Amino acid sequence: MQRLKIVFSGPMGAGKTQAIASLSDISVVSTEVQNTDLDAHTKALTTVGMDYGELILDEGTSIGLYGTPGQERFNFIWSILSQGALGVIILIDHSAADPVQDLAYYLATFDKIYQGRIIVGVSQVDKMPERPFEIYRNWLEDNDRNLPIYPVDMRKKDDVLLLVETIITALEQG
Ligand SMILES: Nc1nc2c(ncn2[C@@H]2O[C@H](COP(=O)(O)OP(=O)(O)OP(=O)(O)O)[C@@H](O)[C@H]2O)c(=O)[nH]1
Ligand SMILES: [Mg+2]
Repeated sequence: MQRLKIVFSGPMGAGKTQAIASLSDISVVSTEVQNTDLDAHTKALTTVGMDYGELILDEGTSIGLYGTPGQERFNFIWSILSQGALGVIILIDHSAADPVQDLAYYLATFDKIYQGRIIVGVSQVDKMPERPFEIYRNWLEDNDRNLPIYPVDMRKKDDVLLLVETIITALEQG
């Protein structure tokens, strides 16, 4: 059995835990506790360790799905979880105060760790439809970045699958 590994990261509330719950073929392992950082996000639970799930592909291949905590104080886990990973899916919360700044921050951090093995999913678009998706494409263009970026809803399994398939395809193309 070949085992691959993909990491989901991004800010609090972007949908990392949800993504893994939506896609996993096994019962997920999560480390959520009551969220006391209500300034950062108002949701009830937040990840403090990691999320783990598994996607079973055909041909004897499984993909371990690892989710990082979103809170800044757990940044040290990011590089630990990256070990042996094919790449990282950065999830951005479109309805956050400054999602373009979030994207810039996560790209700057993960460029060093993943050296280009990065794709981006923008979630929660339905919460702020008036904010144009072009803000991301414009920023990427202005910064000479060319990477796959998609609007997604992590409650939908097909959307999470699209991200996973895209990162694998992007890697195969070198
Ligand atoms: N409306 C809406 N809700 C979404 C979307 N994607 C995910 N969600 C929901 O948003 C919430 C995101 O929460 P989590 O999955 O816990 O977020 P997280 O990234 O793991 O957050 P931390 O662990 O705190 O860093 C969940 O309730 C999801 O069901 C989306 O596109 N639209
Ligand atoms: Mg989480």
